[in-house]
Amino acid sequence: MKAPKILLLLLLSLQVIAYTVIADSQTCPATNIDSCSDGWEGEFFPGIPQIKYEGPSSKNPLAFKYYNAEEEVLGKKMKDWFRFSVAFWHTFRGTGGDPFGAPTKSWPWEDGTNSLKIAKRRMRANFEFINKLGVDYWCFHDRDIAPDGKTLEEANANLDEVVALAKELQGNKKVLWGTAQLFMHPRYMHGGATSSELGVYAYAAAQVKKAMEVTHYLAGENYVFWGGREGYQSLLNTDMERELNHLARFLESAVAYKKKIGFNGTLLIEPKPQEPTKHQYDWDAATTANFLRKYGLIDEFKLNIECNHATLSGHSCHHELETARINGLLGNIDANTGDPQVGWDTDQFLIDIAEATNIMLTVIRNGGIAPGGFNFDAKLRRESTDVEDLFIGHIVGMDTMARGLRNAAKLIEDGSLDELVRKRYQSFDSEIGSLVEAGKADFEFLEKKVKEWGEPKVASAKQELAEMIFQYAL
Ligand code: XUL
Ligand code: CO
Repeated sequence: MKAPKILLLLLLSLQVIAYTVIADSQTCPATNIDSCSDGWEGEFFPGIPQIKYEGPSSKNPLAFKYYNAEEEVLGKKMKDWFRFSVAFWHTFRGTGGDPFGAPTKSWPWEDGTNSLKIAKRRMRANFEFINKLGVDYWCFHDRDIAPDGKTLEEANANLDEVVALAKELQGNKKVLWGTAQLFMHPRYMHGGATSSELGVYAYAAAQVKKAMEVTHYLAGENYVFWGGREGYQSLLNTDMERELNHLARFLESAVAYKKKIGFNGTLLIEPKPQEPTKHQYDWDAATTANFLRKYGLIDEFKLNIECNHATLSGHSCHHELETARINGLLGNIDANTGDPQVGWDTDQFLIDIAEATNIMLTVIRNGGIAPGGFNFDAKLRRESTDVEDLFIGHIVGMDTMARGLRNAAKLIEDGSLDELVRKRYQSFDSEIGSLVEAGKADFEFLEKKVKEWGEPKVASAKQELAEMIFQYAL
């Protein structure tokens, strides 16, 4: 072999060794788990920088084009309007598996097991992700973050171990909401709080008790009840009244326990019409509000509105948010979207700017949603398999909401849309209209008025004009 060739080979092999050393010190490969367990302080996302705002002209996929955390819109910083949160279950437990196919993601920190050791590595990856993305919150189910156990005691001990690490790593980050996973284990096949089995009701209570404790410990600001299996498959074998009574008792106990442990977070119910059950009891915002009123729980709970759940129930996300708002129940948003051509809960990152603008119109009218926030209950598509895709999904989701906020602020500052709505109802601003609104105009009085006024003039609804004004702001 000639001298230059030997030199080249030598250089190349030196480079390979150098890369191996750098890679070893920067990443935590699953093949070398023992070298980077508890005390390890390397990076899980070595090629990914801190995500920064670069403005709308940037072409960098790893930068914000519209979300500028510190910028003020309508007197509030963007980060305070949104209080963005990463959903642990999608980002760190999503595998890409579906009923037809095996998992597609092979994240470098995973080894295919559900061990405590891997749970801890995921938690480290979670905080590196949150820090690099620049969000302040995260959300979890108890069983996402720690392995289940053969007994409640074993499951709780696993949870305690991972939660202790999360507390240590968390710094000034907080839990937006925690929850108990009452749908995966076969014991919950008939539901948790609405199971036909007393033992299961009790198990669900014990699991929620523990999940509330750890949410409180991790500075959680809210706690969520999503009743995936609180519903029925057939009314022929279901005592619906009894199940709903049980659900109310369960939620009453949660309120009592919250007070007992001094947890000041908001309790949230997340409506969804179906999936996995055929009919879920918390069908939509109006159904849930009625349930809460009937059982005297309306002052103890708010709603966590998820956009994909809204469309599954035949509403728009805007409709569900407005229903929650006008009932004083808007607590949190699970920011995602479905696919208009697909019927199920696809949990995609929301990228529709018009929808984001509608959402933000409601949020602004509500004066914000703190102590709630925007939780990205959204997952990568099965076919998206690069680690950087996790960042890109969240970045585009945050940028979309930021565009929505900017547009909604423009519409509110412009005032034409509000004026159009005000004008539509101006006949009620009259003296007689005020009597109607105050409940002081009975049918006989109104009949007299009809005889006096004759046939009413009915004005145009101006829908196209409203849509034109809206569309100009996008
Ligand atoms: C399921 C869903 C859940 C809840 C928490 O559709 O949205 O992830 O947000 O249990
Ligand atoms: Co959700």
